[in-house]
Amino acid sequence: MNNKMELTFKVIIVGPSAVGKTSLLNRFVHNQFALKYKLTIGVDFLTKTVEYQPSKSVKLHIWDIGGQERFKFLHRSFYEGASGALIAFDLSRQHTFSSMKNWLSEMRSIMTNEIPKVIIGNKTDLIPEIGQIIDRSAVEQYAKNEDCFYVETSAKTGENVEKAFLELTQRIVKKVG
Ligand code: G3D
Ligand code: MG
Repeated sequence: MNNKMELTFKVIIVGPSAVGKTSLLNRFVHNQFALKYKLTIGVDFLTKTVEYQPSKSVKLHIWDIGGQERFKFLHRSFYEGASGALIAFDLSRQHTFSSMKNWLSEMRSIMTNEIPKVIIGNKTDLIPEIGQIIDRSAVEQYAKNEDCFYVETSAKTGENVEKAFLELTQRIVKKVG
């Protein structure tokens, strides 16, 4: 029997459409990558317990938003109460990097408090095929300026997906002390 009280944190994942937000959540929570997904409509959330250090764990409620402009009206309540954020873009599409920056500045304008943030460059599995499209040092510099951790992932192979969530969780736990 486990009588331990487990802390729960709300975490959000944002970013432009089709960068792999829903796929990252499915990889992390269900360890699956399906090739066909429903478009995320409105808001969805998943729960997962994360062991952030040996025998210490917290529960994450991870909220997924549709990247579509028509869901803008949801944003305020979506951000409300979040303890951490993942901001994703697609390493195979250059414009998603600048679009991701807009998501981050929108988040900063809506949220009054500073929360731990991890920037995710997703779809590393495509790089051998298409080459390096986005200048990594530019992303790293941007992440540093914005006080964010940067990680490159693949929801398809699972590369670094755990790491992205673990890093965020450790930062959240450290912040609440
Ligand atoms: P979103 O939730 O950010 O809108 P989705 O993005 O998770 O719906 O993913 C959008 C498309 O990108 C999907 O393809 C999905 O399979 C693909 N995708 C997501 N992550 C990866 C990845 O790491 N590598 C590769 N190669 N593809 C990925 P479809 O074809 O279903 O639209
Ligand atoms: Mg989605």
